[in-house]
Amino acid sequence: MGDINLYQYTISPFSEKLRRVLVHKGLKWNPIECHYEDKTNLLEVTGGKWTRVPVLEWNGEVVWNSADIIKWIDRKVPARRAIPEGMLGLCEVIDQWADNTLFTPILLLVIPDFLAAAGDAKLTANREKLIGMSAAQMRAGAAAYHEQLVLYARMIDTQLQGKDFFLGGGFTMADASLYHPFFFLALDSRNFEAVRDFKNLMRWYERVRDLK
Ligand SMILES: N[C@@H](CCC(=O)N[C@@H](CS)C(=O)NCC(=O)O)C(=O)O
Repeated sequence: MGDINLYQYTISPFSEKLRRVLVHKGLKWNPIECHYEDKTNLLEVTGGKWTRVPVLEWNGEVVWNSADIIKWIDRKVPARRAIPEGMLGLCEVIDQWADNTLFTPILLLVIPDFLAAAGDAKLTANREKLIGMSAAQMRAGAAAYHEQLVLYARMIDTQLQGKDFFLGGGFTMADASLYHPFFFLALDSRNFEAVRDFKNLMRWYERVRDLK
């Protein structure tokens, strides 16, 4: 077996979703850091079909979209399954919710300070265009995003009562999906405070973060 090439950004939450699964499966990868604007390598490896990260290349096969990569890798390497028998639909539903509902307020809370700290006008313009909102508009919605985040964090915390992982057994794709927004939130210690009091969530967050 050749190397797994992972086209990624180090701080990309969607890449982190996949990295948690690779760690769980004991698979090593070669990280290929991509550029937010220059998509040459992504277009080359995907035959012009995809410009987002993560993209995984292994032995000449190329797969993209984090959930699709996780499903693919779980079929290819069945040991230490991330999707338990009979749980694919549930994992996919949780993944959609995590990517589209849970991640949204976190993205909009974290990005303005991230862009301000980077101090790069080109990066700011690029990310504002991608998200479809200015940093000022994101800041104006901060109180509402904070409220949504606390609501969602409480739901997750409730489900994690008495459990090490979200579906109640070992680590699954559901944990990777739900973890990635908190990985992104943790880049911003001020906003991370919003979830610190959720003790079940915090223990689970550390467990997934520290997977070996
Ligand atoms: N549905 C995709 C979403 C991937 C995605 O949006 N990745 C972000 C980085 S976290 C990205 O590449 N955005 C476009 C860009 O940075 O130019 C997946 O799950 O892989």
